[in-house]
Amino acid sequence: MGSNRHEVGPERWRSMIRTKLCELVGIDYPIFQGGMAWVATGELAGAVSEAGGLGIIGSGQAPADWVREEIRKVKRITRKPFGVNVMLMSPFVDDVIQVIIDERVQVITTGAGNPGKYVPALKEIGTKVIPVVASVALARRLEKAGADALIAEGMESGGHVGEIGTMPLVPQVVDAVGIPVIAAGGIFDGRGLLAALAMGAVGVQMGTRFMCAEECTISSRVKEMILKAKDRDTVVTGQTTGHPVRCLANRFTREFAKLEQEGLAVAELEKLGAGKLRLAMVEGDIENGSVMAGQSAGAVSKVEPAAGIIQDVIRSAEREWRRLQGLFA
Ligand code: TUI
Repeated sequence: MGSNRHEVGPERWRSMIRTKLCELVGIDYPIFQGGMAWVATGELAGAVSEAGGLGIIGSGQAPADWVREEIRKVKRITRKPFGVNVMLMSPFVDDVIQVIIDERVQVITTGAGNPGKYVPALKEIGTKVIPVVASVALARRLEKAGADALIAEGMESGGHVGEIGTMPLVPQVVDAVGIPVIAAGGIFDGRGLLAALAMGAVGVQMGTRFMCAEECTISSRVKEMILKAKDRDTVVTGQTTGHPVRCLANRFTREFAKLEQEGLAVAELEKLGAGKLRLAMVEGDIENGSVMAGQSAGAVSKVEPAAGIIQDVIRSAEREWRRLQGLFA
């Protein structure tokens, strides 16, 4: 095996950016692919893991049998570690956790709630538990509950969001806990990765850019919408329902915002949102569906293999690192 890390052959190329996250979960590059509901299927997760990042299946509100099937898909694509994201508002959460245990999945990430009660059973079998947090308070609580690491997700991200931006959130979480922190929200290239490391994070999670991976099975209409998107094209709806969600602006978000402003009851608004993520991602109805995506959408300019995304992030980080070193000359 050649030792020249600047060699560019796809197999021989090795990054100089290794952090303790790589050891913690057994990956080559400190990059997680967000576990996006209706987006991150076994095909995408398998491709990302095989390329040296951590692929994560998005279980969303899917039943446990679907999750088991996707886990098996990943295992057919790669022998490398991968994860499953559990959306804690799902009615199937208990069954999905059991499948994760049965299948001995190496990593679980969680979103939209507090996974504290599941931590002991998962840790017992050696599954790394890495919750997504959007606040310092929950970060502290989950460290005490035994989380192995945390993903601090800023409100630049797509889907269900908190209130704090990635730039102020990440260093505050890093200072509040002793476990490793992964940065998420608004990160799409090597500059974002370096910025995350500068803030004390050990790696990044990216969602929106991986939506435009070739292996991502969502409708091509959604990919095209992301490619066309500009920096200001996302909006957050649901501020009054307690479930704020960032998506690309379309007929659905305009209608939702109008009804929200008119004071439609929370239960009615929630009903209006039901099934809309699937409608966009699977059916390709980008006008009436909920096209959840982050503020990075404006920066995503092509559809490419997952391996290409990872190599571009790592290579651009190395390039930018050399530029930064020049600043201290
Ligand atoms: O979970 C996400 N992003 C998501 S989940 C999702 S599926 C969905 N579908 C329809 C409506 C709403 C969601 C789409 N995107 N990111 C991780 C995340 N977790 N962001 C914010 C949080 C969060 C928020 C509140 C975590 C915990 C929390 O409070 C828990 C507590 O006990 O304080």
